[in-house]
Amino acid sequence: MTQKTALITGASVGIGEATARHLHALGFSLILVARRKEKLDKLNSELGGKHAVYECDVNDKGAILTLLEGLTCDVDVLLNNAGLALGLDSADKSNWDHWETMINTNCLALAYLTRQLLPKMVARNRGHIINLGSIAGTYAYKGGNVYGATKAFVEQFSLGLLADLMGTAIKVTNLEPGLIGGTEFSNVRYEGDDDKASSMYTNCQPLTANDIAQTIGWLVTQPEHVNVNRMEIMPVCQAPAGVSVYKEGS
Ligand code: 8X3
Repeated sequence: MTQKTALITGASVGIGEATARHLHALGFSLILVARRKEKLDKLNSELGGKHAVYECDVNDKGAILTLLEGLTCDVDVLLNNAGLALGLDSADKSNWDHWETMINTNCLALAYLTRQLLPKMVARNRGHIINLGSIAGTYAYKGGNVYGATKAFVEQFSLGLLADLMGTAIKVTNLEPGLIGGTEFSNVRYEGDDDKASSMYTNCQPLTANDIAQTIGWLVTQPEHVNVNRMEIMPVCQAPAGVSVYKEGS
């Protein structure tokens, strides 16, 4: 089998890092992209120092173009992992800058990188785009407002790509995890309030970044004719528990 290359955004921590480790173990060549170069360098050196490392904010369109122009190999797997949730305030009290940051990173940056890379995948008739969606894109919960809306965008964008790419060999998957512990996700969401962040995971067993990495490893090793359109994964302790009713005085 010829060696495949995966480009991973947000590769320095969490799901990105765990997936880098897993795809490395599966024999992939990696293009590791994140803002924190020292973390990428450390990861790369732990993986034998043979992968490409790019310090790049996915929101910086110029940096993305420079990165893509500098690539010396084709990208077989694009893992659009970089993204974040900021705040859990209700919509009337949310911080507007948080909303802009989530829309910019989760939607615009993901779409931009995909748009820039896609013509090469189409020209080669080869590639797999895996977008990190979320259960928040399907199920509304209190304080999820714009974060959930950005992930709904990612889901619909993924399905739209599939529609456009029908007739090519290119695959697109929207991967939609639920509660994941042991990553920076909650600390970022709670703006560094570690107590609040860790309270999300008390008395329950959340998913781990490694669970998602293993899933991605499975996705990218399916036969050529198999595409997983959407995949929703929750820990056993979590469920889409339905619509709620507000009762006055409660
Ligand atoms: C976030 C999923 O369950 O933590 O993408 O809100 S959850």
